[in-house]
Amino acid sequence: MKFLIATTNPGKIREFETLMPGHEFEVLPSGYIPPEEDGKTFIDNARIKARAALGGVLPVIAEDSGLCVEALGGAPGIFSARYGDCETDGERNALVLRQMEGKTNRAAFFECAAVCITPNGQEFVSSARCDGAITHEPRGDGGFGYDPLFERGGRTTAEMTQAEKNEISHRGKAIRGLLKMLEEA
Ligand code: ITT
Repeated sequence: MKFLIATTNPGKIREFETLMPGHEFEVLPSGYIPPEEDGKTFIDNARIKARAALGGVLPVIAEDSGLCVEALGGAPGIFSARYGDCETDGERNALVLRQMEGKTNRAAFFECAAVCITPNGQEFVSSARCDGAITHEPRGDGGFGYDPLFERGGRTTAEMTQAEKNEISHRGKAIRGLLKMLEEA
């Protein structure tokens, strides 16, 4: 199948390229103005993004994702991309590490809600999470966003290959689930 992937995040696009073997996809045109993500949940926001990009002949896939840290009451959560009004991933990571100073409970998870809407309005939703822990310092050069802080099985997701991260990640599981639903529809 061919899809329009409605994301402005280059890190996500790199992952979609490896998560959808056998499928083709287009990306948003340059200059695309994304909608305001004013939903209360990951699913709400994924739906907002998918609906905003609908209008062509392709089914649209959008996803909303984020890091939820137990000791921070679930923050950054749905505000992961704009946490603390920081400009860069490095600043956001530094902020989370400062907020985690002295905390012994390092439990955290990544969550992803993926939504596909077809041109005739049919909607498919698949959510998944990946459990892990917040490190004490950033490690690894791979991935994007909070990956250098998120440890699972002794390595951060920034220290994994893309294939290793896809196997366990919130996005990998959510997109595989979504594709299965579409294949069975
Ligand atoms: P789009 O809305 O255009 O897709 P975005 O980056 O604004 O791009 P989100 O609103 O879904 O996307 O925010 C997701 C943020 O959560 C992302 O910017 C990262 O900071 C973080 N995040 C999500 N998945 C991640 C992953 O696999 N590894 C590291 N950080 C991740």
